[in-house]
Amino acid sequence: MERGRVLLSVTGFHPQRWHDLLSAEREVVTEPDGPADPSIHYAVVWKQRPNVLSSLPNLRVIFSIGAGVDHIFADPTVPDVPIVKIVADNLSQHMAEYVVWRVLDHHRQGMLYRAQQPKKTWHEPPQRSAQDISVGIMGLGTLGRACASALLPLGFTVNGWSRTDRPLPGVSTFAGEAGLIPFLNATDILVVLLPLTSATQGIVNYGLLKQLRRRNGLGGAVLINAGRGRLQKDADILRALDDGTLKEASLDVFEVEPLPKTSPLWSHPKVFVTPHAAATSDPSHLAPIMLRQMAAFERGEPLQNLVNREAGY
Ligand code: NDP
Ligand code: OXD
Repeated sequence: MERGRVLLSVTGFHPQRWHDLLSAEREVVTEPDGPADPSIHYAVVWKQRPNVLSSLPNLRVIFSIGAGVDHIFADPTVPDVPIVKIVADNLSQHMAEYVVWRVLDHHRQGMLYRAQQPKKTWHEPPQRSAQDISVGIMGLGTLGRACASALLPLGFTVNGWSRTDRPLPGVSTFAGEAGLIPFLNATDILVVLLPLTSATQGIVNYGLLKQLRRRNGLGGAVLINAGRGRLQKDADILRALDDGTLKEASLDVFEVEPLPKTSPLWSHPKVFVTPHAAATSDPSHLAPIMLRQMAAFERGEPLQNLVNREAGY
């Protein structure tokens, strides 16, 4: 198979490093030579410019610069070619670090101690064991499973919820609509690692948060969302925090990003905000994986980590 050119279509950040790394093996362009450029075989994209892919006659594969692919489907003209998503140890490691960090901080009362320090308050609340706390991971895929494997050795009880049944040693697993309420009822700290699809948009709402267990030593239920912002309703989270349905939240993603300066989430005393930084795609780890896939594809080998278009992730 002849070696086609790579279209690098990125909005929201400057992709110079991606360009440099992909250029080591391929000719890379940031704009096609006209809307029907026959030389483009691959597209590497993050929030690609709308319509840029739709009329490329020889486009063979789209590579997502991200584990999530909702940014690709935001353009309804995306052609029906295979889409490859990111699966990489480096990304899973970063997400597991973020989730363990936030779970431990809520478990060990980080918010309380940070509030006490400026007041020079010497007060120790009751200390609970990890064994008493159950962490429920919504989305037991590549990242969710890495997080479960990192939490189990710390002693937490771990539950997982997925679309299809996903057994995992040491984890109580639940699947589909029928499994959702039992999963929530058994969960104190909810970790959201779902993809954004038509089935999951807005799923983290007030009614769902009401179903969480809150008879643990934490003094309430906790939400950690590192999936996508439009999985949640920001207003419902504020309501849940203000009426005690939620004790605290760590949010890495928001309905609108960057989080508007006017959002009350920024200054809410029970909210810990990070700027969509839980697990950042590192080109030095990920570009070589894409280049290897292109070469393997040209040798006739099957593509890995393909998106299921029907499921949307
Ligand atoms: P995967 O595709 O490997 O896993 C997705 C999981 O969600 C699977 O377990 C899947 O179920 C489950 N799921 C999907 N739809 C539903 C549904 N309708 N009901 C129940 N479960 C569902 O994705 P990753 O683990 O690689 O990534 C997850 C998400 O994390 C990404 O889509 C992205 O949005 C987000 N992300 C955020 C980052 C950040 O920095 N904040 C960084 C990287 C990713 P099943 O197993 O049955 O398929
Ligand atoms: C991703 C992300 O999807 O960075 O990989 O959010």
